[in-house]
Amino acid sequence: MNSARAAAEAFRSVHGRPPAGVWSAPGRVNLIGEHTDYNDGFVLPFALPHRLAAAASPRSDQVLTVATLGSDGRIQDAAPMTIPDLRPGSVEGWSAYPAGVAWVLRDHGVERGADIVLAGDVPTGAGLSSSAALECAVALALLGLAGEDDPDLDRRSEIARWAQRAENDFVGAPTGVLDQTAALCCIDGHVLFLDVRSGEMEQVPFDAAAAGLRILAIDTRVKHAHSEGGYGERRRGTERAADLLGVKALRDVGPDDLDSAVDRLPGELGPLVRHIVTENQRVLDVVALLRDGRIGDIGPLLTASHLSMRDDYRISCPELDLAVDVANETGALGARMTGGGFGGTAIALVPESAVDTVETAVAAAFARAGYRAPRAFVAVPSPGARRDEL
Ligand code: GAF
Repeated sequence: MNSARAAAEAFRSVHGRPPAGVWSAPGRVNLIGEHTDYNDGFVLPFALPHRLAAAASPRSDQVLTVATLGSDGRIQDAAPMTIPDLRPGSVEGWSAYPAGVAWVLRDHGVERGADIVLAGDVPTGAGLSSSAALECAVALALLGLAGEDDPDLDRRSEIARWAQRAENDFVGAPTGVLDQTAALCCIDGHVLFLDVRSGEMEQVPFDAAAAGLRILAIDTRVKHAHSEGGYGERRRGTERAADLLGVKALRDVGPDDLDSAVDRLPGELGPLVRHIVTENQRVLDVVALLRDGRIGDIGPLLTASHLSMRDDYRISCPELDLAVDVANETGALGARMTGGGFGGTAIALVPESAVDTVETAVAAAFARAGYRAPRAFVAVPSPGARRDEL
């Protein structure tokens, strides 16, 4: 059953009536451009077919109730929340995400309570942006109940900023705006080229299958959380480097200035700057190849991105490195970790004929190393957040 229908049915079983509507948002993979978002740089995500759906009905008071359908088929309720009483720190656990969205929307005139029941299949803690899918589905649901359906692209980027604020200031995870923008603004069959500084977007066609290729996503099942230390440390490091260099953000350091910038910084900051500067350039190079219809040529840039994250930004882990190495040794044209790192998912660009070989080889290598069995799936660019027809 798809997520929207599952959420509608779960709503019916909790509330004894159908929801007023169902809104859903997808997970994402980022093809390239990692940790560049909070440095005002470039990113290139696409939406996954995996979605998180929010079935919702308005209430006559200012109470928000949220329940979620677990993968075991059981429904878990969060304690009801009174929207005017929401404060950062007042809600913990998974329900802090919907609460944070309601807290932000309150500042934009949406104060009416709602009953929400969630269901979906975006893997959690897998670097596939389940948190942003949750935030964006809830944001569209609350806005939809307030009479705003089908926001245009500009409005969607604004809503993405609101969802980011919920995650930063209410949940307490210092993330950028990549995931929320991907969830809200990606479209079927395309990667989204986003210039975070200007907010400019270009939908770049991405049809790997037409080129005889696939993007194989390999979830290492090493869980990560961005409210933990490593992500924030990297972010603070790059902000400190920008300060020391006297620029607004590392986006302002071009490839030609890189060596002199690194020379002027304390040793530990140089590699962080090198990753951001070279990664921004790799995004531009990948976009140029895709505009030319040369998907098959982006592989070396994907692998270079991984090595930069492994060696300079230091956000990989042995399981991600193994997945990337084995994929590249057994037929992939290139591979890299995707998302925030410290676990999660790797993606590999693989000729269709080699997909099974790569998948089997990675699983075997994980078994030999004593790691948990990875989960692999072919990732296809899919629609962004929307109100679902039932
Ligand atoms: C996580 C964050 F949420 C994004 O904002 C981004 O920084 C990404 O890690 C790394 O590119 O998904």
